[in-house]
Amino acid sequence: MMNAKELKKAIEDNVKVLYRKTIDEASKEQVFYALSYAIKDTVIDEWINTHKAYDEQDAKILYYLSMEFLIGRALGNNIINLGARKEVAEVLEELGFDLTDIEDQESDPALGNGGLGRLAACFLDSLATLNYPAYGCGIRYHYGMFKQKIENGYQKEVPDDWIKNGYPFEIKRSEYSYIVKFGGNVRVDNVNGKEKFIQENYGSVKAIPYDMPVLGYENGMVNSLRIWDAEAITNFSLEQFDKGDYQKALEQENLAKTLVEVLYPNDNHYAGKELRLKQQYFFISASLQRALDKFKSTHSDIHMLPEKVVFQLNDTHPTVAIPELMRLLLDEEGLNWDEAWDITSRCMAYTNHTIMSEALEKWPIDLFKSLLPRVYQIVEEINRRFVVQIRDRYPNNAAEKEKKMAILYDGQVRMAYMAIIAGFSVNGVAKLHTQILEHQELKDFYEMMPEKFNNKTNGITQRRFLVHANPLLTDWITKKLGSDKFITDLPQLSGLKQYLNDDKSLEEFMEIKYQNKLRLVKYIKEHNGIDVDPNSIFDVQVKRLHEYKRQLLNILHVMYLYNKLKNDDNFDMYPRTFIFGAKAAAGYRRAKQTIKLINSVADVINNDKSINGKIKVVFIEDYKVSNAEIIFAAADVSEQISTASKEASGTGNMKFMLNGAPTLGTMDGANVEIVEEVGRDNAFIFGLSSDEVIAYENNGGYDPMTIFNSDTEIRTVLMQLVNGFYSPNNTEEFREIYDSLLKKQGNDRADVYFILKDFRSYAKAHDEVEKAYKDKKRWAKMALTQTANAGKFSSDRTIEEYVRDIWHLTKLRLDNAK
Ligand code: 26Q
Repeated sequence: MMNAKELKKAIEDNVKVLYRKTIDEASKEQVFYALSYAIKDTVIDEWINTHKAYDEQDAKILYYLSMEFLIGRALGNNIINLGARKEVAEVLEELGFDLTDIEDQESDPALGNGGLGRLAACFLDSLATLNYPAYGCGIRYHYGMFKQKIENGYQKEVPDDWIKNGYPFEIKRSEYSYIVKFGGNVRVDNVNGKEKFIQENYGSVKAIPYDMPVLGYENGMVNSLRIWDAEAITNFSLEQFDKGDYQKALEQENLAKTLVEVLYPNDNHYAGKELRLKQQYFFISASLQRALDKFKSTHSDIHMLPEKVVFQLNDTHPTVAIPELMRLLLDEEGLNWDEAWDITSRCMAYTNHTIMSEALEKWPIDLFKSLLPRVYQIVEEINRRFVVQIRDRYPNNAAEKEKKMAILYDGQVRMAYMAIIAGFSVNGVAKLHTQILEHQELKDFYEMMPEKFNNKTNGITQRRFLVHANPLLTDWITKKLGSDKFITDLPQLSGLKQYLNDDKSLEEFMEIKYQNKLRLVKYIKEHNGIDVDPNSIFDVQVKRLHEYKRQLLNILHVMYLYNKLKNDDNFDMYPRTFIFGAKAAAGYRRAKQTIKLINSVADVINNDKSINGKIKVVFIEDYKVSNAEIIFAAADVSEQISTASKEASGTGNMKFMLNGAPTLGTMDGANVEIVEEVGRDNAFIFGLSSDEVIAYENNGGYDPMTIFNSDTEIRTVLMQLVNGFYSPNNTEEFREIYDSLLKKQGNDRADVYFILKDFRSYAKAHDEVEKAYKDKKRWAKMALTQTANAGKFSSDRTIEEYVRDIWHLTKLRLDNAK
């Protein structure tokens, strides 16, 4: 890192060169670019150095293949990882600027939907920090996750043009471009008695990589996030590759334009769109071609590939990597099937992130075949051989097993099964989730190949979600522990336990929470125009909107509390602010109706003077990584209330915990492990267990109508959905929500997410929260207990487990690391 004087000069020079301005004339945005380029400059040498070390040490490289990298802003994070926070802030101050203001100028790159994409970003941070050679490989979507506007209570999607003004932390690397081919047909040639497969009459695009630096924490390591953009193949190469005509040229131009245009905004929901499959194949083919070329530039024997390269499939979205690697090894490298299969299956590992059946990727064979004719032939052969294996192993029930396990079945390509069959590792993302995979969802595979299955409980990076998000707490912890080692060794936080009975420390801890609440109050005032009482309990649910996550349960409970306040003179409550943040997939009706409901309830309650501000409801517009950091730091209560068995892990739960907010939640996903760490007394647990949920799902026996009929308070709340209480101009506004809770939905029973079933138990847990909160000291202790026990949930721990059990990487040595 340059010194203060050099940095100042670099910023001033950049402002001059970029904008023909002196620093006193520069806008905040201009200073953002000037500073960012200065930071990128300081990173470049270490970046080059790191990749030289890859080659010199002949390092095994991980390729983390993911359709999503929800990286969030880079500037502040890079400054932290360079260990230069104080210095940069001081230089900016001298120049008359505030660092956080400048950071706010950066667009918040949202090349992901939610948990899965953010996990990928946390993993890259940890990999670099732990000195592991790795590339993130993904897509350079021109439009990331949409920006959310709330208009009249409804969500409106606005395109997110994140690269409009240029993104300072990327480098275009045209020299590593590749051609990716779609469609056409396969011709079989016979060359010297050997079959050769030639794809012809195809359309093609050029894939151009852009690299972003991924900095380790103060270790001189800089890995790359490589995202692929698409360009039309220009005339000369068009001739070379396609001998094409004018019509084709136009089609290809169009394909290149649409291919990387936009991220599909679905989270945990599969949509069988052709363009999506094109996106998948596009970035996979380019990433694999590049990985093989890189390998071959320093190795002569392709059989060595599994020793030097490992591909991790982030869910099934990149699974086409399996037949694509086979294709490259068979058709380009000239290997035979057994050799290619051996290499492929030793290079590929798969992570499952969901058991929700609607999220499972199944492509219609017709579509798959016409888009990827050669790849499809290979899928057929993989399937054929696997089916032979099944018949061998299960001679008595082969048909049944085939139905349950074959890749090709019922006119569909089942991507998860291909990933399991071909790869050497299948992992879930929390203990409970992995158990459910082994014993329910994937039980036939587990039975047949148990050695492949393993658990890797998710984690989060403390560099972003503590050090960057919560500088006050970071400084306090550093003082209390006498060291900042926890920044790379999170379990050191357990040292805070010695302060659990120290009144002064507890007061300091809660004062920091209060300051962070003030920061959020200010954010909400500026962005929502709502006044919030910082002394109220900040009860927060932020995550994608999905029925299984049960934001509906939360808001129904708010409606219930409001009724009690209004109708029951003996009822009183501690002031609460219910904070929501959530984007709904653009085509997800029920999710959008729930957003409208939350905003309608907020409207009524926030404007009712008679309740003395005891309840406030805030829907934070455009929940994203940058405001998430502010929200986690300010939360008192972490709502993790998914229907048990449905949330594979959750990672927001860990971010709240790290920042001192106890969990109000079900025994689902990683909540189970959070409770294991803090103890049952330091969490507010409610609801059906995953076993109970699964038993109801399998055997029936739950009827929400009995609850509706017997529980008047619940009934009143439900009636308010359809009597215009929250929608005076349209009593039908929330009819579908009402119906979903009470009326059979086709073949499905009503209330598939057990909202009414869990309601009373949820309300009781809320009572417990209030009781605990009123006892200031008890609460402070409980809050500090969260932070002190968060050590397990660092993505550093997760990455070390992946390295130990799956990737087998070696730490890179960097001589001139500081
Ligand atoms: C699939 C096909 C077509 C279009 C979109 C998709 C698609 C996109 C995103 C399917 C699923 C996703 C995202 C899934 C996801 O975020 N899962 C979450 O992963 C987290 C990290 O492991 C877990 O913590 C969460 O529990 C899980 O829901």
